[in-house]
Amino acid sequence: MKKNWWNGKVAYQIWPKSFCDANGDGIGDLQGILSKLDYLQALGVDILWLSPIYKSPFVDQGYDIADYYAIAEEFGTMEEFDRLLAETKKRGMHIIMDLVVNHCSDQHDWFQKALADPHGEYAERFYFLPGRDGGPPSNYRGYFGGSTWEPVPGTELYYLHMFAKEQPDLNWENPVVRQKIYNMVNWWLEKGLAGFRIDAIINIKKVPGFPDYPVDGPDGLASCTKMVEAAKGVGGFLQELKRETFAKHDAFTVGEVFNMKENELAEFIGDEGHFSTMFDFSAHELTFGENGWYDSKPLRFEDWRRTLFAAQKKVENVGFWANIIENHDEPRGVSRYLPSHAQNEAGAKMLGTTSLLLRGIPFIFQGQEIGMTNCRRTDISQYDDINTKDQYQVALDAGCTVEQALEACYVNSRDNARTPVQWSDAPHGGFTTGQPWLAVNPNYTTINVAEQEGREDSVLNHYRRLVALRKSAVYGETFTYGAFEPVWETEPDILAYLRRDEAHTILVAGNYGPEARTVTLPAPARELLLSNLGREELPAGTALTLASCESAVILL
Ligand code: TEU
Ligand code: CA
Repeated sequence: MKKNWWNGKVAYQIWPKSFCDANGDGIGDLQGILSKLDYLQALGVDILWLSPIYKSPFVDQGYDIADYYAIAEEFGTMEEFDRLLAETKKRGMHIIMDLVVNHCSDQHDWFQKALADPHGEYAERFYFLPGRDGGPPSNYRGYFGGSTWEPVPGTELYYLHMFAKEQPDLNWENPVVRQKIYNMVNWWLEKGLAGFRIDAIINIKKVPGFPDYPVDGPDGLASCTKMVEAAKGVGGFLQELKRETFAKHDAFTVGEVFNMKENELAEFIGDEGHFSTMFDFSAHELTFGENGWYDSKPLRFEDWRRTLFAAQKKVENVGFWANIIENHDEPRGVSRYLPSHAQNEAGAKMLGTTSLLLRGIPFIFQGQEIGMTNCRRTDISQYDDINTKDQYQVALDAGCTVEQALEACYVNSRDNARTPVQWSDAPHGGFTTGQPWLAVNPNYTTINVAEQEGREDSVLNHYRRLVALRKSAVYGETFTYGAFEPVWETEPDILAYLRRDEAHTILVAGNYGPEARTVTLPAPARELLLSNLGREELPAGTALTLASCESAVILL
C-alpha cells in the first residue's frame, strides 16, 4: 500500500458555530478558532476539519451553501480565513474544509436564476421535472422527512431535494455543473487548503427516470436511500473529480459515504481510490432504528466489538478508515458507547484509547477530548436541528408520548454534539460573553477545559498523552502501518487488540465491564505505554487484571 503524507496524522473536527465565540454575538467564529490554535497544537492534532464556513442561510447549519467562494459573515472574513491558513501552517498543521456539492442552498445564485427561468439553462443545473399523475415525479422521502420534490412556483414542475427543501440537488449529469465544481475545488486548493471532507457524496448519482420504490412508512413514501442504493456509476463522477482536482494537489480527502455497495471499498479507498479515506460508520449503524430515532436500539457490547473488528479486518489489505466515535451528526460517543457504570472520566479515557489506536486515521470531534456528553432538553423548542425536529414529529406520529419523543432526541439528536464547547466554568462555559445561539450543556460547571488543563489525570491530559503516543518517534510507525489483530474476542467485556509490525507488538486493551477481569497475555509484558487509571506496575507473569473501566497500552 502507498504511503501518503496523511497516514500518520491525527485529525480534529471543528464545528465552527459552537467552537469559540470571539466577538460576543453568541456564534463561534474564525477569530475564536485562531485564539485556540495553541490549545489544538498542544493536543497534538495535525489536520483540522472545519465544518462549512461558507456563506449560508443556515437552514441546515451551513450544509446549505449560498456562495462557495465566500465566508459566512457570522464566522468572519476571507482575510481572517487566510490568517487561519497561515497560522496553522506555521504550526505544521493542515486545514481541510467541507465539500458540500450534492446540493447547494436555495439562495445560491444558480437556483435563484433557475427559479426565474424554470426552462432555461440554470434549471438544467438542478433536477426540474414535471410531476406524475397530478403529484410529484416519484414517491421518495427525503433525509429530513417529507417528499424530496418541491413544486417550482408558477409551473407544473418540481425540483429535487434529498435533504431540506432549501437544499436543491445539483445535477451532476450536467458537465457545466461538474466543471464549475472542479474550478471551485481547485480555487480552494490553490489557496493552500490541504483537502476536503466530502459531504453526502453517494447521493450525487441518481437513477434515471426516478422510478417509484415500495412504500416503507406511514407517510406513504419510500426512503430516498432506495434510489441511492440502486443508482449505478457514482465512481465515474468521483474519479473525474479526483483527477481534475485532488490528484493535482496531493490533497487529503475523506468521504462521508453511506449506502456504499458491497465490494466497492477498494474503488473508494484503495491506492487508486476516489478518496484518501472514508469514515467507518459501521458501529454507528448498530443503533439505527427501523423507522426512526424513536425505535433506535441500545448498543450491545458484543455487537459493537464484533462490528469494529470486522470493519478493521475488511480494510486491512485495502486502505485506511477514518475512525470516529462522534461527529456533528451523532450523539456524543461517551453517552452512546459507554455502559452506564462507565460514564465517567475513566470510561471516556478508555473509549478514547481503544478508538484512537485502531488502524486508520483518527478524527477527534471538538469536546470529545474533555469527555463532553449528550445534553438533556425538556422541550422540543430547545433544539435547533432540522433533523431533530423531524424525528421528534416522526416519534409523535408513531404514537410516542412527548416524554418518549424527547428521550429519543436525548439519545440520538445531532444537537448533542452541537452544544458549545465547554472551555471553563464561566457563564455559558466560557464559549461566549453574550447569549449562545444554542444553550450550553449544564454540566459545563464540572466538565470543562480550564478545570482539566492543569490536572494530570484529566480526560484532556490523557488525550494529549494518547495522541503523543500514537505519533511518537518510536511507536508511530506501528500505530500507523502495523497490522491489527483482535485478541480475547470472546472474553466478556474486554475490547482488546494488537498493533504489530516487525519492530513492535503493542497490546491495546479496555475492560468495559462492571467487574475486574483477568486475561492471559499472549507474551510477557515489557513496558506500560499508557494507562487511564494511573497504573504504574506491570504484571510479572502473563496474567493481566484490568479493573472495571481500566484501559492499558502495553508493549509486549
Ligand atoms: O450528512 C449526510 C447524511 O446522510 C446525514 O444527514 C444523515 O442522514 C443524518 O445526519 C442522520 O442523522 C451530511 C452532513 O454531515 C449533515 O450535517 C448534513 O445535514 C447533510 O449532509 C446535508 O448536507
Ligand atoms: Ca462570533
